[in-house]
Amino acid sequence: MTYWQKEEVYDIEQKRQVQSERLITTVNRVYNNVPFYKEKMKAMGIEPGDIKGIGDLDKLPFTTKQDLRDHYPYGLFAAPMEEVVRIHASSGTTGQPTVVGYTKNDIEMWSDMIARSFTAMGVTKKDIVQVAYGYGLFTGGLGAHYGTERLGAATVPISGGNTKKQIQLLQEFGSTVIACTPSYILYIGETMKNMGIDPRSTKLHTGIFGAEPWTEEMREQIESMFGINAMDIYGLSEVLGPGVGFECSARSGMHINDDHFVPEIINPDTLQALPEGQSGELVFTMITKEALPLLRYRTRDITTLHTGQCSCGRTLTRMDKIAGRSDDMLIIRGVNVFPSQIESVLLKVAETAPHYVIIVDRINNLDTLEVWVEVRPEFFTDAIKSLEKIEKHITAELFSLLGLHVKVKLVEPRSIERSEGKAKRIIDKRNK
Ligand code: ADP
Ligand code: K
Ligand code: ZN
Repeated sequence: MTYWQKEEVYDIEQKRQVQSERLITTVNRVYNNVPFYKEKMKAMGIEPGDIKGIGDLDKLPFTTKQDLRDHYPYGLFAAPMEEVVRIHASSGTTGQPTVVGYTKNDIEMWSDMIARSFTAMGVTKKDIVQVAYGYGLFTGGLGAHYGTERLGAATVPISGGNTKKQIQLLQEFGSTVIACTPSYILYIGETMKNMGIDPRSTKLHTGIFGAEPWTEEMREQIESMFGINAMDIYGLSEVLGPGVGFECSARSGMHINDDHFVPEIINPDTLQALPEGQSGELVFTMITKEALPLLRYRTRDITTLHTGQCSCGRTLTRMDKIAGRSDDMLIIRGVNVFPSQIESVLLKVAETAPHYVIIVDRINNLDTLEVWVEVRPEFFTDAIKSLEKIEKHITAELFSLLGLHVKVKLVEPRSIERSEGKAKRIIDKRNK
């Protein structure tokens, strides 16, 4: 097996030892440098000396996105500005963006996390990697960039957008790997088809997609459209950026770089840590970061953890594909619905394209759910009868999965807005 760093295959005891040492260092660091943590720990009656190892993790306070916002922009930094060499911000998908910082060591570590991820997906220094994540305050572009350079691959820093140019570079530069959001690669593929170019005609062998939830059904569509391996990468700016978790060739969940980011799953209502194998909110404690080491950061992402060695040889904890964010979970007449569940139904239907929006409204005090999905051009007709038949079929499929009546509306090809970054899939008209 090829791996980037030996920590990826440490045995469990060795890893717990490393995690414990690093956690103790971090707790002292934040206690002494971040008034927010000192006050929180004092209020809970704990001192750094009470944390003797990783087994004491659940004694520590949680951190939320709101805490970062309350201390905007630098209030939770644990390093002086003279040691900070980079500042990024989250995309602000769910409100005001949060600001994050990195020291030189943080950037080095980040580069290694990306190099680990890309290595596990079969990328080598012989590859030409087209980085089509946005460069700028968003962590995606520069995060991937430093990592692919660290790996030694030829990095093409095109950033997101400029779709025609993306296609030109795919053809002329012979990129063998592309990194972007799953919705953007679909947009690129669709544009190629419209230009009369076969998306399977490029030299791409692997696509590395993340920054938003995507289903197995979406993976199948991307893989068959381009004839590539489509791999999942996970991250969030508050923890690092891309490279917190990555999929290996075994495709049995995503490995978490848990020698740097210790994961827990909690029940978001009771805040109790849940045993392995149970689904809940993912929480991270960053045990090596210098500029912004957060304790028990609540990601609001929903998943399940699995420990034990992977068939790839790595001992890094694995998590299931993210079901969605708790912010995106819709509660419709008492039923919990994730957009990813709707996506998995829509993408199994041959006549529809993977472009959809979910519209939530409240009519006569009753929540309603409506899905607009595009018809594939080759199935689009004026014959209302055949469109109605497809709508009925999707409504029935959604009912059998969710137990909920969802109004389905087929819309014309290319009428739903395309995304060069994270797609916006939910329009919530309630309380407005
Ligand atoms: P924002 O929270 O403003 O969108 P980020 O750019 O840091 O800021 O986005 C991080 C979030 O993106 C994660 O918390 C998660 O919800 C989502 N995300 C990132 N990668 C993936 C992935 N591979 N699968 C599912 N969701 C992902
Ligand atoms: K190279
Ligand atoms: Zn593995």
